[in-house]
Formats: sequence, C-alpha cells, structure tokens
Amino acid sequence: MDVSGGLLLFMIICISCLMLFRHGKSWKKERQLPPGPTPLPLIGNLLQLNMKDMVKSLSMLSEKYGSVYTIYLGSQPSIVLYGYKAVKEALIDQGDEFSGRGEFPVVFRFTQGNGIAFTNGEKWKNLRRFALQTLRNFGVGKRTVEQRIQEEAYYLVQEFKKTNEKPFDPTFVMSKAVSNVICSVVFGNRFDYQDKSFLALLSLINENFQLMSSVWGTLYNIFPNLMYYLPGPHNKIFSNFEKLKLFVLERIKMHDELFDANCPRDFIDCFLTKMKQEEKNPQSSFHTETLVMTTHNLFFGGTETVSTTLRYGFLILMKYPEIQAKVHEEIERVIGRNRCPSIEDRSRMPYSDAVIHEVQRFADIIPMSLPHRVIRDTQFQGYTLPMGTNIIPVLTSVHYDPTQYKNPNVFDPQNFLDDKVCLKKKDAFMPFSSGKRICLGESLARMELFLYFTTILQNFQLKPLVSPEKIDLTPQCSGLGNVPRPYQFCVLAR
Ligand code: D3G
Repeated sequence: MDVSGGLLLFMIICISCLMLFRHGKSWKKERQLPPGPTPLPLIGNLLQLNMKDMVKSLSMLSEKYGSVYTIYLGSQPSIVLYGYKAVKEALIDQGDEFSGRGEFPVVFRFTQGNGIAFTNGEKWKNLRRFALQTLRNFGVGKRTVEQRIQEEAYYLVQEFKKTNEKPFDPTFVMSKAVSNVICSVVFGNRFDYQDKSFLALLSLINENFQLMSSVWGTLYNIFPNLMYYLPGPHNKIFSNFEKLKLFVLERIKMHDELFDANCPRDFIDCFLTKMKQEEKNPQSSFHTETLVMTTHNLFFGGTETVSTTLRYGFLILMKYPEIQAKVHEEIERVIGRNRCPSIEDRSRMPYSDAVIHEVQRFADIIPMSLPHRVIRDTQFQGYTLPMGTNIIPVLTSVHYDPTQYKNPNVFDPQNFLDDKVCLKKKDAFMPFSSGKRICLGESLARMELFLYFTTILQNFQLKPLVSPEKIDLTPQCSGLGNVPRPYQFCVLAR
C-alpha cells in the first residue's frame, strides 16, 4: 500500500470511530427508548426493513419486539406503535403529547414547514383552527357542499355514460370529480372535465402519490441528505410539486387582483383577509408561504386519498359481485331510480354504509398515517420518549388487528353491522388517523365517499374484464399510500 492509500485507510477508520462514538453517545441518551433491533451506524435498521413493503417489515418486527418498539431510520430513532391498543393509547389517551407532526423529508423539502399538514406548534394550531372554521363557513359538513357533490356526481355519471359500456380506466375521471369539490371550496370554481390543464395538475398529484408510495419516496424519507444528491425517479416528486406550486401561486395572484373584503368567495379570499388583518404582527402564522402550502395541502390531500379509495372500492366490488348486488338492492329499495342519493339516505342504508367502511378498512389507503412526534418529554408504557421523537402509528395494524376484527384479511361488510343490521361503529377504524392530527377533511371525504359510491351504483353495474377470482387486490406499491393496481372496467347502465 502506498502512502496515499494508507492515509485514506487511516481516515476511513477515524471517521468510522467518530461515528460509532457519536452513535454510542446518542444511544446512551436514548437508552430509555423502547427495545428494538440493533441499528448500524448511519444506516440504522435498513437491513431489517423492506423498502417495498415497510408495513410487512414492521409487522414482523412487532412479533419479536411487541407493540411499542424503536427502529432507526438512518441515524434517527422512530417509535413504532403496532396494534389498536398502542395506537389508541398514544393518539387518543395521550393525544396532546403525540400531536406533533414527525419528520417527513420528502414533503418538508418542498413545504419548509409552512403547510398546515406538515407544520407544528402555534403555527399549526392557528392554521388548523382557521382552516376548520373556514371550511365550515363554506359549507363543508353542510347542505351547501352536499349539493356541490351531488352536482359533481351527476357530471361523473354523464362521463361514465359516454364510455358506452366500453372498457376504461377510472383513475382520472374519478380524481376530476373528487378534486372539483375541494377546488370549489378552495379556489372558488370547478373545472371542466375536458380542461387539459386540470388533467395535467391531477396527473402531477397522482404521480406524486405513487412516487411517495414507492421505494424511492421511502428511501428519500430515510436518507434525505444522500438522496438529495442522487439521480433517480424521486427527483420528479420535487419538480411536480414545483409545478403544482406555480399553479397555486397563479390562482392566489388572480384572487389578490379581484379581492373584495366584503365578499369572500372561497378559502383563499378568507386567508387573504386574515393576512391583511394580521399584517402588523411579525409573529403571524398567516403569510404568503403558509397560504401557498396550506392551499397545496388541501388540494393534494383532498384529491388523491378520496379518489384512490373510490378506485379501490370499485375493484373490491367487482371481486365480490354478491356484495355489489346487495348494495344495488339497498339503493333500489331506499332511493329508487327517480332521485339522486343524499346524505339523509345514509342512516337508512346501513349495508352500503358498512361496505364503504369496510372498503376504507380493507384498502387502508394511508398505512402508517403521516408521521407523528411527541411535543414534550413523554412517559409512555414505562418508557421516556424525549421531546421531538418521531412516532409511526401503524394504521394497518389497527385495521387488521385480530383482537378487533374476526377475520381481518377477509373483506366482510359484517365487520360494521350489528345483529339488528344497523351500522356498528368500531373504535379500531382510523382511515383518517385519530386524535389531534385527524384529517381535517374527514367530514367532506365521508360525504364524497357515500354520494359518489351510491350515485355510481344507482346508475351502473361494474363489470370487470377478467373473472373475479383473477382480480388482485394487493397494492401495486405501498409507502405513504397503498396504491391499487391499475385496471380497466366496463360500466353497464342499470
Ligand atoms: C401530501 C403532500 C402534500 N399535501 C398533502 C399530502 C397528503 C398525503 C396524505 C394526506 O395528505 C392525507 N389527506
């Protein structure tokens, strides 16, 4: 070995020792953390985790380490909560302590802590309070939005009819219908289904949900400092987010130009009003960056999760035609053919309601929630979790908890029906997560799911292109989301 080779080797040994020493120190500090697999310097528990299916790895680790354990994603510890009991005790019983948003680098690189879904502290509290109030003022959870969804469901039916019983992929027509509801509330208008630029935006959202659910999104979240410099599909996430941001910025500019304080048209106008009211407050949570990112979060979150659930739901109903037939029967009996479904019908349609709940449980669209963190030093199940520790509440482990559901791997609407065939509420049902970070669009999403499902099934029978046994319900990829495999189907007029 020559001198430079020796020097290089010496330096590598020094750096490795330094890292092991640093790791050892932080280990000591974290010695009160729950048990878990031994991490390696820098890569943490990478060797124990399958990037393609994190939930499966977390499930296997829970068999050895129990319902609360520590894993290292890179050099960062995260506490995994596995099973209904652990998730409930954290997110509900100790809801305040567990109310922080954990690290999510793939989104943070873009939002810089300014979007409502990915911010913390007073900023988050102020934005959340404001958003909930403003969404309510624009009719979310009320008749105004119900009518908006009914109108959109009508357009959706017209689009389905245009297919003339020929096969088609429902992805984008569904995201157009779903997105138009949040667009009406946030931007003040819906978009025409033929609008090419609207379709382009929805493609960006759809692609980002897929990329964030792929190995690349998962790797970025674990090794942001390395992935930042590496080429690969993950870089598309950021260019797509930038394009979405440009669109949002343009809409905000248009709102600013036509702004009339006496006549707020939508969420953006109300935010602009709030910005003007707090102009002199340097601590204000309401400024252009929080407006842009909050609008983006509502647009993204309000589009992709509901349309993915509906897309998964159609696939499930085609796999189980006897369940689809029972929904048809209930719609026929309760609503008939001469009027459109309304939210009032829901209480008289326990079977359809149970099917929708079961779709949400089974499809389990956001399997690990969005990451949480504890906002102060927290005692939990005999451990001390230092302030800021990341928390992974595994929602799959709630939805597939054998102590809560008889045969969790089987799709069965009876999970949500009692002996009297009434809807049975289950505590272990958290598709919107739970506690203080529960999805702020929950009531809007539930309305959309009910009205779109029932309106489509009132008008059509869903017919697969392959025999039901051949339909594969396992996700195409699983990360941030569980994304269903792409498919085409025919819709036959009833
Ligand atoms: C992702 C990126 C930007 N804004 C929102 C999201 C997101 C993912 C899942 C949900 O929101 C929950 N509705």
